[in-house]
Amino acid sequence: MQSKICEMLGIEYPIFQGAMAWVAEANLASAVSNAGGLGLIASGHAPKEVVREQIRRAKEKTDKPFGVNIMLMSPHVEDIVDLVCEEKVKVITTGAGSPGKYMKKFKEAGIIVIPVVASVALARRMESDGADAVVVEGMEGGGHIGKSTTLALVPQVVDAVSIPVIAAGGIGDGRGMAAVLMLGVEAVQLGTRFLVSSDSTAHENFKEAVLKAKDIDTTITGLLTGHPVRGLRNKLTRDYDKMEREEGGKAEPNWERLEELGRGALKRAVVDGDTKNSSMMSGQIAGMVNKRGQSCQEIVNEIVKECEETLQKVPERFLGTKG
Ligand code: TUI
Repeated sequence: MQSKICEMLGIEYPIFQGAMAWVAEANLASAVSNAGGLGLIASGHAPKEVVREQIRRAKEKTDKPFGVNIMLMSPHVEDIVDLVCEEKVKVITTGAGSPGKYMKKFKEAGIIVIPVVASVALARRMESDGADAVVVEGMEGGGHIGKSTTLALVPQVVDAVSIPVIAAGGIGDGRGMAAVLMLGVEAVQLGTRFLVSSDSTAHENFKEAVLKAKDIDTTITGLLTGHPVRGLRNKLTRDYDKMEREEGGKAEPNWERLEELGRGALKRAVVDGDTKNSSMMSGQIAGMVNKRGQSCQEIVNEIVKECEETLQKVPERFLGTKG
């Protein structure tokens, strides 16, 4: 299961844990890293000292490599950029924007930079700006998403760049992992599957909602505002849809009203366990994520085994040969 990306990062298995704001803190990230994957601390909208505390705690909980995700829409983004350099974080991923203007600083600090992209154009730009790899995220994923699906976008990015590509969005088990390995990626990133793990400190109500969700239970809000977000359908997503339709039809939409409705909504799901007036960010794979209480170690082991078995079965099934 070793790939170039494993060598670059010093990890055992080519499995990244998606950086989910409020969920992906020191506990979850260190558990995934201890399991041989790459754990990531999500900085989300958190201020510098809160993220520093998480980095320090992760360093205590694991001696394996882990990373930090920088959410580029955060008001604290400049501070977080300084922080990862100060704390000599080994690897960073970025989301919801282009990290181009910080690239020189990261490189000077010796940090491995892996931007999350949702288009071929940004993947190309990141490669020429000096990124070490890119995570390509399809719109099956949870949270802030782009417009293309994993199956369509991944091979296009694989063809467009020479740096390693990691696939994200819609991958929940070893079969999904095998599928994207066929498309040419070096690793996979999973969020929703790790969200329900016993190492995740997300509220039990949120985990239970994901575990019970069926294939069609996620929806996208914010398509009109330009910040589309995928999550489980609930009262908030219905209210948001309604208000977006009302405001979207006006000459001067009141985006402030919409923003107010979403503010703090993710925290209400993850921390307070509110499943109605909250943003339960989750990928479409939620319909298949139904194993309660697995540790990150169990998840990683299971995915690796399933992936290897799937890869072996293909020649058996289609070519009539074994192995
Ligand atoms: O970043 C994510 N997913 C996220 S960030 C997030 S935090 C949040 N909290 C509350 C409300 C809204 C967001 C939740 N989920 N994934 C990586 C990702 N990046 N997906 C898509 C993109 C992306 C989209 C457009 C990256 C760049 C981009 O355009 C940049 C450019 O300059 O072209």
